[in-house]
Amino acid sequence: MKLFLYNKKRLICIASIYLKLRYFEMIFKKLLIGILLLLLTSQLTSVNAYTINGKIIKEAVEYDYRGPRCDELYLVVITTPEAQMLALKKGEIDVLGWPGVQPLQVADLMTDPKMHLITTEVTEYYPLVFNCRKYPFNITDFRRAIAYCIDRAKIVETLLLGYGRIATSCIPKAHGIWHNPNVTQYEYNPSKASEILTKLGFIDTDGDGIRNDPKTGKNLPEMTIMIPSYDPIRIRMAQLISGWAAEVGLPIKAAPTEHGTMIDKIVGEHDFDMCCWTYGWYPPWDPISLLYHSSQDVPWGWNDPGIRNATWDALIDNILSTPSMDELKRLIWKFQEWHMQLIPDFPLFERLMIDAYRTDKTEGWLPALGTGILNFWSTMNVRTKGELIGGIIRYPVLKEPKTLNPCKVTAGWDLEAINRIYDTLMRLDLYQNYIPWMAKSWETVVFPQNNTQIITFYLYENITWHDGKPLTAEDVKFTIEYYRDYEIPPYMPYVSPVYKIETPSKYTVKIYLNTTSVIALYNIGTMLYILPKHLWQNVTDPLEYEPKVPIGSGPFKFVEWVKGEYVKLVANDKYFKLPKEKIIVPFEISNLRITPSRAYIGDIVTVTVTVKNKGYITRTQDVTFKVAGKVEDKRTITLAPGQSIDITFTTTKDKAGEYSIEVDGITGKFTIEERPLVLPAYQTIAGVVIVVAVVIAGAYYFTRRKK
Ligand SMILES: [Ca+2]
Repeated sequence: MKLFLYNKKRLICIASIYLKLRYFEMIFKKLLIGILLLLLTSQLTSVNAYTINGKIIKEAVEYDYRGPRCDELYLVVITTPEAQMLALKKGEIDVLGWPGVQPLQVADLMTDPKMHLITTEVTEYYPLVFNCRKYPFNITDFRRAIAYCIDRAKIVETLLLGYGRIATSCIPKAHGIWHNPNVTQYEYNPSKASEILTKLGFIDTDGDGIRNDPKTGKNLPEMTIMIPSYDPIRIRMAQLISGWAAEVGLPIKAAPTEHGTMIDKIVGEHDFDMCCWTYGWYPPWDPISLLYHSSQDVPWGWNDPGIRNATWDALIDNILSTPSMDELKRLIWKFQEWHMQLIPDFPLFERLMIDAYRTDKTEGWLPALGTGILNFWSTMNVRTKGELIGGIIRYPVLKEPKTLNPCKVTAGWDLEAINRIYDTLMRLDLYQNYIPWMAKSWETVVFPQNNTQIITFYLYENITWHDGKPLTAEDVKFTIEYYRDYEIPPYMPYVSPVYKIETPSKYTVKIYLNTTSVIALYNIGTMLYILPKHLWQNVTDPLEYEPKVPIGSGPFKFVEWVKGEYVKLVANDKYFKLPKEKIIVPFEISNLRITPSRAYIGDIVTVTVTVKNKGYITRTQDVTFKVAGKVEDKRTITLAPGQSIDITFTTTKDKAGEYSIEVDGITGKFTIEERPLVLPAYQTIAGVVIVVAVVIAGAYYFTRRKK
């Protein structure tokens, strides 16, 4: 929840939006033979320019979407941006959390050689929201007149110091193909503002510099722009607007307000004139479905400006039901035209995200369009500097998570841990394409005549839960039914259209929905954290339950949560998307040689094997030599990738027999024999002497007898 407001009811959906605050581009191939089959391609956006330490470069982000590479991940709770900056400088954290580096801090950080700065486009914008329920803001031309008063270029230049740009639509440019560049614009033009106001009858009849209200004849009462008191940039901005408005005779004043109070006033009570906060989301259809629909113009609803327009409502309904990607795009462009014509809020500017990270301990930070370097993929890819794997990441979060139970998520901060412990069927890549994740593929079949569709997900077959049990289609079926049947708030919008789920095979899930919307696939694919059935089937109080050790199937496993300090996670070494360097490839043992293979008791038998590292990193492994099942020797061998060596063991035996040997699975045998009886030399000589003597004596005896 980086960009939105905090309050209970709205946060139900904010969790999802946090994940969805993403840049976007995707291309689909459609096969229309009565069915609509959507195939995903990983077509990436081509240009990916970032400013690093002041220089604009095209940063190639080559990443194979595998991980985690690190060993441990600490989500460090540091609750103010100032304290985070201090911790970064001291080296207590590796990266700066949201809201990132303020433009005024850039110069200071750039002088530190251990610090790296990177900016990314974001999909949020700062609007001037009008309370369209209230006179005179209910007059569309009055709102337009105010828009003409505002010099947005000046705001970007003087307040953002260039780290931003004018917002031209409610779907920011970073949304790629979804951004409509051809909508009505309101360039700074005070005389046009005056002209409109005069035409509407707002004329300074008494010449005191303030326009009079044609209804009362009196001066217009003071109108306020509510802005959060913690943000000096928006306070200054409201003051600038106040000055520009005064020039055309409008009494507008900046009203810095505590953030919580602001939410109560605007969202709960609808009691405000104008306000400026952040609208940020991903994907782009979410604000559309929620923010401007008449049905959301209720206390604590999403429709802040309170705009009500039946034609616009119908357009929004179409956006939420079309099965076609092309039609969705067309409708979203149309939506932006309506937005700028009705102008319930006036897009002021988009800020650039400026991230800073330390370069002395870690490497592999990945900028994601729309969010910057603080993202899921960074924590998958970052590792000790100079290494391919290993190390500890210290990643700051501005708010303590409230829960590690996916059912109880109310804020984006809760997801920092949950999104890494639990997993989803699809994920959004660095360029905000939808990519297959736990589901290796899927098919969608739409039946427009009965307003239904079937989505079939095909799961990878080697995914396990953190407790070692296999993850199957049954878990996915269970999760969706669980969220639906217990009416779990964050997921209800996504699972309520599901009326039937089948598991035709161990790794295939077939989901039947009462909607034709193409959006349904992405909601189910990316929004639902899959739960282990064997543990959750007994949980009957999902909105109260707090797991002591949450068991998910995600890239990180839970270790401990020290409240107020950190959540510690470790890499899941059984993760189905581990990078090759993290997959332990046992040394290859081959070429067993035994010399001699037959020996006598007490002789030395030499056993030699060739040991080769067929893995991707330098590793150390024990090589064990066993004779007749008993360990006789063990060597600890370290080998570089591709390196091989011969190692030699020796043994002697004092009993005859056949001996089996084993060197880490490679077996052979040798034979020990009794040594044959062999006389020592002196006995042989003595024997020869005796034999010779006997022969001589015999010869003498016979010769003597002949005589
Ligand atoms: Ca007046």
